[in-house]
Amino acid sequence: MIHALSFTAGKQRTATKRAGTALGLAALLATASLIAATPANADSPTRASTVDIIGTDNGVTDSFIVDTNGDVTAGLVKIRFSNHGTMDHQAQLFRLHDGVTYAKFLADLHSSNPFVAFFADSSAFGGATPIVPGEHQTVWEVMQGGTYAVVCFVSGSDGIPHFLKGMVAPLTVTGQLAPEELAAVHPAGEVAGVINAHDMTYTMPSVIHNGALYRYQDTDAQDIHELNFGRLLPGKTVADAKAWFASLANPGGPSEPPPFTVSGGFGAELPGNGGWLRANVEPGNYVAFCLVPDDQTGLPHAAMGMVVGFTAVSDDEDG
Ligand SMILES: [Cu+2]
Repeated sequence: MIHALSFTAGKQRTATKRAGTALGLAALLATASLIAATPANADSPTRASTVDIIGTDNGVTDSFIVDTNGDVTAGLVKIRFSNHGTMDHQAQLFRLHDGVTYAKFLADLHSSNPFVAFFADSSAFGGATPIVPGEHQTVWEVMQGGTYAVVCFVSGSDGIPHFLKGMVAPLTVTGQLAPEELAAVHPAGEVAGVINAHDMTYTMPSVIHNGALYRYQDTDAQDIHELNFGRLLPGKTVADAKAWFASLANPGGPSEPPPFTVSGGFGAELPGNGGWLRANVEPGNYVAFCLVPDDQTGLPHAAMGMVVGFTAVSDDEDG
């Protein structure tokens, strides 16, 4: 199979102010005057590396184009995922365990029991949940140096997950920061609210502002969870969505298409982890839901009730 990966050695980042300790000498010299003018403190947003991930498909192969815009260094990483394809796509991240190569992770994905194989070699590490063609989802994550992979699990009418058609790509983060340094980084801008995933539900605002910055965290004692936003179709209700998800447990699955369209969110995270996302939700009625499979039943968490309704508004209307 062809892995149609494309890497663009992006242009060098323009040096800007940064509060991290992993400064290269050149960057230090270039930014010395800025740093002098704006001394670092604990509340300064950390400079973020930016990674652009584009999802594409052509009916035969699906792929990611990953443009790291130069080196991605340990600390805050802004991930801009765009869907340039014809189908829904996601960009779920995994952190490969130390010593696991990307080649091994790829072999795991193509093994007879891929989920067991790759979860033995990696941990879920956020990213962007599915978006429709033409849409985008931006997330911020605190990343330590290491090897990561971007994976799309969405499947089309043929039932073949996109990662088996080539939609998987590596991402390398260089450098190491101390835990207290990692804990201090956060994106610029005001956080409009916090969304916690736990105990097969979400604790979250009932109104989400389109374009605002939100913190997402998995605060569960043990389970991995993700945050999907689904925009309810006209006339459909949260109860309709819950019933549809419950039907995922039926033999043969749901008999109808979902009563919503996917609208981004934050990828699956380990308990205790999280990040930030910029909500990209046009005004309307939505559900937040989790499709991570349950350890015991194999059912998506949404089929077990992890579905919460909310309303999206624009700041214009919210006046
Ligand atoms: Cu979940």
